Amino acid sequence: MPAAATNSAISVVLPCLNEAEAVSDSVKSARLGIERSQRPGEVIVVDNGSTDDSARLACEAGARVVFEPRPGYGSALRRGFAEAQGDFIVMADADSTYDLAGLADLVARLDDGYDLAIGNRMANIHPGAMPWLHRHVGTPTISWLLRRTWGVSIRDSQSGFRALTRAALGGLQLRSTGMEFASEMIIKSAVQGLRVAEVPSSYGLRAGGSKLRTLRDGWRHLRLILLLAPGLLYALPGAALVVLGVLTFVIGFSFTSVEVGGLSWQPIFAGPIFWILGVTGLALGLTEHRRLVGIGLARPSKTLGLGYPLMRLEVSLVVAALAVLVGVGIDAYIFVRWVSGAGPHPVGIQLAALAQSLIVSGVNLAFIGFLGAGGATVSEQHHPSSLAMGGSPSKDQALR
Ligand SMILES: Nc1nc2c(ncn2[C@@H]2O[C@H](COP(=O)(O)OP(=O)(O)OP(=O)(O)O)[C@@H](O)[C@H]2O)c(=O)[nH]1
Ligand SMILES: [Mg+2]
Repeated sequence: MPAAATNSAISVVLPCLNEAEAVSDSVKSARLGIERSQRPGEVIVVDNGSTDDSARLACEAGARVVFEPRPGYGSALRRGFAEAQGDFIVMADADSTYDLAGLADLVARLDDGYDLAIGNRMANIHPGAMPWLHRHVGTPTISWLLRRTWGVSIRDSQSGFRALTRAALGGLQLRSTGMEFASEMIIKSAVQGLRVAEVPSSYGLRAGGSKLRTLRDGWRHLRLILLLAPGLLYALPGAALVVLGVLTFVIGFSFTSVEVGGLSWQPIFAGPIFWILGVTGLALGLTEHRRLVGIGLARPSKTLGLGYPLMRLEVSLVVAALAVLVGVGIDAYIFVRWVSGAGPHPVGIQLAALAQSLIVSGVNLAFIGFLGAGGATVSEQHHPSSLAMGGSPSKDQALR
């Protein structure tokens, strides 16, 4: 739905932590960008703990400066968004790296009907502006994970230069406090089916020191992605391990040992590991995905949906009980055969391994069945309308 364009007001929000060397220029560029777009607008600088002159300089350059007590890039942006009056919100850094004077390019995409426009810096990075590791490893990896898991077509997921409509922002209910805020916005936009555009932009040399800490912030992104992608975290590896477990059992029953070079591998010890981890991962993945879909933090999936019936508590209890019974039955058979003096069974070790795998995976399945049923009950009791993407406490927990 195209927005009522030309006189939509713009709010530019700039988080700022000790950016005295650049904040003034950034505010002036943002004001120029608003002027060039021929719309009314404001520039908001959100400081939360600068020990330099950033706040004063921002104010002198024409920004409204607000202070946010909670630390972090995400906290600052969320505060700025709450203060913003505009119909279109633009976010960027207060470090002169983004071409704020050209913000009209992003805003134009909102006029076209997009909900979120993201500046893609990848084709126009000033030499030395972005560390090699971020340019060639961090950003492509996180972007690929987001594309693969949520089907977005984003190449520069770490760009901090974005524009979005007030309506889209209201629905996103963003919660992250740190740099992972950038990924959260993309994931939630994808889950909600928002229209997202990438617009070519540039990335210049930074004035002042970077606040990004590669390991800490990279991990915060990855952590958020994994928490919101149970298919990727549990179900996919779980399914692969189940298949591997079955194959290893088949090999284990066929050959006592397999010669690998000078080593003798006894597959029957690996089978239970693969099988038990696989069943556990698969059950956790299905349960968590169902929960996230229930509270509006994941999109329904045809593939994972196929496994939901297995994770209904009553069904998982029946399957678990059968697995345990068969396992105990196999153990009883081995025992009875042994006490009756029939001698060791030719595949006795293999049978014992199978019994143990069935018992452990069965009990795990029952535990996870209870966990899933408990999670669903609690969500329903406390958040009856949680199908809409709202700011319920359970969603905060999912992103914590
Ligand atoms: N208010 C506030 N601003 C922050 C905080 N951390 C970072 N920022 C600001 O958020 C913006 C993004 O941080 P940067 O250090 O530029 O991170 P980056 O853009 O990923 O890294 P560079 O490429 O080195 O600029 C900058 O304007 C920072 O001043 C914070 O804890 N509070
Ligand atoms: Mg920056």
